[in-house]
Amino acid sequence: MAIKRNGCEGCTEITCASTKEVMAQAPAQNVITAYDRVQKRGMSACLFGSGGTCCRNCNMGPCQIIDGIEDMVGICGATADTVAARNFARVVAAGSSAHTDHAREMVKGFIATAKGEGPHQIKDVAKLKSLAAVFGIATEDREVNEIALELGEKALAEFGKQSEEPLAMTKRATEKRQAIWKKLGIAPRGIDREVVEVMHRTHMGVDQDYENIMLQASRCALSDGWGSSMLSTELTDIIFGTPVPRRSIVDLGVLKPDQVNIAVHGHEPLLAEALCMAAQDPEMLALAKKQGAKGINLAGVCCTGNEILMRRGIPVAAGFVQQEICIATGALEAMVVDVQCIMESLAQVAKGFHTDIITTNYRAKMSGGVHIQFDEHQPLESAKQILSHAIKNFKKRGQFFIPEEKKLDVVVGFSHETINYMLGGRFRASYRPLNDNIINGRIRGVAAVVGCDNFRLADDTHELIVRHLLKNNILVLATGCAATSLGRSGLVNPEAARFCGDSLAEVCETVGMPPVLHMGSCVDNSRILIAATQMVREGGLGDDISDLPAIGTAPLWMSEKAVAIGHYFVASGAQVVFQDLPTSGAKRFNKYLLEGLMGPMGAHWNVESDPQKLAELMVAKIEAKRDALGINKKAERVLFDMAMRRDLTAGLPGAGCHGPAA
Ligand code: SF4
Ligand code: MSK
Repeated sequence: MAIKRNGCEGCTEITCASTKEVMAQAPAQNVITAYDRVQKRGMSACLFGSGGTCCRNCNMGPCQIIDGIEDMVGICGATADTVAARNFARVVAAGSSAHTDHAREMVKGFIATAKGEGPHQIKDVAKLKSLAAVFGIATEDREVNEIALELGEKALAEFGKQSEEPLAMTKRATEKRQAIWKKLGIAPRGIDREVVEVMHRTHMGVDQDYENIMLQASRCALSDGWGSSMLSTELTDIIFGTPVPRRSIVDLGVLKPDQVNIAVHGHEPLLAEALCMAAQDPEMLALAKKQGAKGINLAGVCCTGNEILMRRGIPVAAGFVQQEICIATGALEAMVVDVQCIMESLAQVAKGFHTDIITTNYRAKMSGGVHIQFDEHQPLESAKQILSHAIKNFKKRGQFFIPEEKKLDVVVGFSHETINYMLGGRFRASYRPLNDNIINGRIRGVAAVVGCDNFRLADDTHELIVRHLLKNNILVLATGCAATSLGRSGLVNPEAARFCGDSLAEVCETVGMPPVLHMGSCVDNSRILIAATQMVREGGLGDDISDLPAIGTAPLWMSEKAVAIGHYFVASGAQVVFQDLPTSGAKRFNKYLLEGLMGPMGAHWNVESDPQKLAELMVAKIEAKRDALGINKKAERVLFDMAMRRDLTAGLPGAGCHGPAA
């Protein structure tokens, strides 16, 4: 039965043009998607669940707690504040564990590469050496692979470390921040250990003080941001290359009618990189031709998409909310998935088409999927096996519809290193020009717009927020599905400078950069930690992240990882605003997150459900930081003369960011 797809009462409305177009076509008529389920069920959530006051941590419960009512505490006496804090900490632990398991695989792949196993090589030797210095590894007169092996082994040891020493990469934080962590006793020690300790302390009958629970939740989140996520990003860059600006395209129109279309969905770059290599293999191309296809077209979905977009310029077909729609085109021979953010409904949607869902990780199997285990010791062979399976489906393709004109140009690849070169030039790479432009007010501040999309708010929410930020001359850093969504809105390319206020537009046009800098996948939020720390070190904007005119948001957060990310930013001193948090049912704990954390952390959470007001709040918070820094005097508007333009663009790779730079 066809379902009306013009939005639903009280919840999301499909505004995305490509999604609407696909859903209106014949192949998609019998497809049931999350949009339909939302329409059918509504998004009204259980009050106890959404307020964070349902506890099922022991078998005397489950207990549903009502704050302020004496006999509505848990059977064990647990209050709403304790229960909500425990639940929040467990969300942080779950999110961190996802990044941790991802990072561990990456480190193991890195070690294999250092040993000369597999098809990859160390690509970024400069980054290898700079990370080796962080770990105290000697580099002089040593072979690259020898350094890499020592680095890989030290990185792997960070997961199981039992000593009380902080994780190596926490040394990259500002001195002030490290001192705060030390004083609070929350400098993260072993990456796995911090997750375990959250689970222990939130077990029935252990930690019953919400402030104390939050100390461990903070340590756990920091072990993600400054531990697993940062390790994953840095080591991935070292073996697959640190991203540099490059052009590509996003949206469903990147699928090709006459080629084998294979979507790569999930998070782990080892699989995606191997598929990219295998897709160029003559044997695979010959097989595709034999099946009647003109080639093999890989297209990314979710954060795997962002990984290969950033490093290889492979187009991204869809973000999280479009994963089912991608299959509903009828044009996919296979969707290859690994871990995280893969909706169980995919197998059901795929049933109506010739598409196979190929699961590749023993951790994540799916009823109705085809499992081909990815072997990290033989990545290319595994990738070819997966591709062969997909290619053979091409002949079975039936009716399909690709919204061919729906593809947007994007310029991506803004690692924290790129930002150095982009504004500072190749020969004097630094954050000085960025800081100067913030101090003189051309750029009012920096906003990170990151995280997922979901079906709760309209799918143009990111666009609405970011347009307001740009108009107010705020530079935007984006990652994850938020970045993909902004790409679909046409904001991730230099031409989007026209949507900015005058002074930000001037900077973007001079340098040739987009006003929204795509910095990668959700794991890559660690790049933003480093960029923010670099801004502090450059000088003139205070002595900690908490002083910067900067703020982060994940307005359409969906996964537990987003809360872990949000909290590692707060614990690193950054203001963070979400559309909601599952803590509203516990008054004192909620107030502690929204105000009380300011004391110990110098930053706190904010909640605003209305996207326009959320954007206004971000601007106001940035302006307040500028006031506190004393840089908010009315700046005289200075137009760039030729000498200033030359100065800004000196040493830029290629023609600014207008074209591929590597
Ligand atoms: Fe209920 Fe306490 Fe058990 Fe939670 S730990 S389920 S509040 S008795
Ligand atoms: S994939 S965690 S929906 S960003 Fe990283 Fe997108 Fe959020 Fe998953």
